[in-house]
Amino acid sequence: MKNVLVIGSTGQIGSELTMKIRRMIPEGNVVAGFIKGAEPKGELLESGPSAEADVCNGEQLLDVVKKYKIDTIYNLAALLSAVAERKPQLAWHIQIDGLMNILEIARENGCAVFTPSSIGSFGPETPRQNTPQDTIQRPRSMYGCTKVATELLSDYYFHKYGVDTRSVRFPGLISNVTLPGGGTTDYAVEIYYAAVKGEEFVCPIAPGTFMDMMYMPDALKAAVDIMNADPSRLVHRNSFNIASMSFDPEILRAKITEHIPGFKMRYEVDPVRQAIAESWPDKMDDSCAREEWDWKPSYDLEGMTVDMIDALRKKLL
Ligand code: AKB
Repeated sequence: MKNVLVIGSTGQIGSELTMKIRRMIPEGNVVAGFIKGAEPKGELLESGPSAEADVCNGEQLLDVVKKYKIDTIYNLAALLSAVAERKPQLAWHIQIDGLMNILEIARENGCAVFTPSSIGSFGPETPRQNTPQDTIQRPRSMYGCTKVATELLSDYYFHKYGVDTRSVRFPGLISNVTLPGGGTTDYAVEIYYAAVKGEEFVCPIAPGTFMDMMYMPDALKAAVDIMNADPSRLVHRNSFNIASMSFDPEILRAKITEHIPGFKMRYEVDPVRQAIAESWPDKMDDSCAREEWDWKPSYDLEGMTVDMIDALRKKLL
């Protein structure tokens, strides 16, 4: 990986991943790909090249790939689960038609491709405890349908054309640089912002609803490590379970209260998000990722909470 295009560079993952890869390979071109209305700003804009790179515009993508001699594409363009339920056709268009554009360009130009999958690729019939790497995937959400199709298409392009596609199934990601938008797990980010600002948090997910979660530094490490992994060790490709922690809103509230006494939370459950959350794993089994490319997370709930509160105090207060 030397010349890298990050599609969706101004989103929750992209804004941090682009900067991490720029620091890793300062001699390379790490292009911050964006769409109109979501242009990079500040450090992201100033620390390297940026280019309009809309997954739904194959010609535009091809121009960027050729101009910067791109060898690796991080495809982070997606509508998250709750917003995809409101706009299912647009979600399919971005996530699947867009992916086809990328895979074709990768096939013709020898690029490796990372397109994340998610806990959203599982459904109500999937075992929720220690969800196996290879198991039933029958999601009921449009987001989930696109994630299963993403995994299948990415594996298809690897087996049929030898395109170096690799991926991980991200849990809900908790971060303090860029807010997520329209996901089911967003509550686990927003709760920290409310707590640090001294506001009451209104939780859209019911107590007792456990989901896999991960702190962003671990997610970024996974996204880089899977693309740098020795291909001869990879039995799987699209996509690996990765896990680090699992909690419900009550456990998270209690943990935050240890650090911010007096923090208040009440529930106003959103039926759309709640139904999605109930169909997702409590905790994935990530032993294949550990065996095939030495995946190991660094943060648990306590470590993440200390770091989140510290970072948000600096940012917000
Ligand atoms: C969402 O909640 O939609 C995402 C995800 C788990 O993929 N954060």
